[in-house]
Amino acid sequence: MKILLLNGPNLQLLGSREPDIYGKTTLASIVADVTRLGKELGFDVEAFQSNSEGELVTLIGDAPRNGFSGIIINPAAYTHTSVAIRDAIAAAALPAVEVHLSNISSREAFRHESLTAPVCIGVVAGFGAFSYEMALRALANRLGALRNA
Ligand code: CA2
Repeated sequence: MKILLLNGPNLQLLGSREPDIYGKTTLASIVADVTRLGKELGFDVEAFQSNSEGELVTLIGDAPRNGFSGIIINPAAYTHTSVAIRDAIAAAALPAVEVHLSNISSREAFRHESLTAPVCIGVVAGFGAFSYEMALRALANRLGALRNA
């Protein structure tokens, strides 16, 4: 089974700027860890980062046809603005887990609302790179349950 791991705008900067908020781990290291754990759990993880809302929408929209069974997404700033990404997740109709490095609920008010969370099966936020591991375990658990249903 294939899992699509998507990271949104500016996350390519991870590890180089604002380590107090986002930690010191690079995106490449997060992707490597998620891919390795995915393998252990029996999933192939394919990862993409994009600064473009349209590209993320296309990747999500193509996910079912490309054989993905689930999605892990950190929509970054688009979390708070993107009806297009929300609609794409809803239309793909695959289990999706939203992930954030920081606890968006304890930051500025404009980060408190997530437009994408309601169309995801759940959200993991506030645990830095470990948020991604928990998101993967949660999605793997859901996909395993679906597989054995
Ligand atoms: O906490 C998260 O994972 C966020 O999705 C990160 C977004 C932010 O807009 C969301 O509210 C919460 C920002 C991603 C930008 O990442 C950077 C990493 C290093 C340096 C600068 C930006």
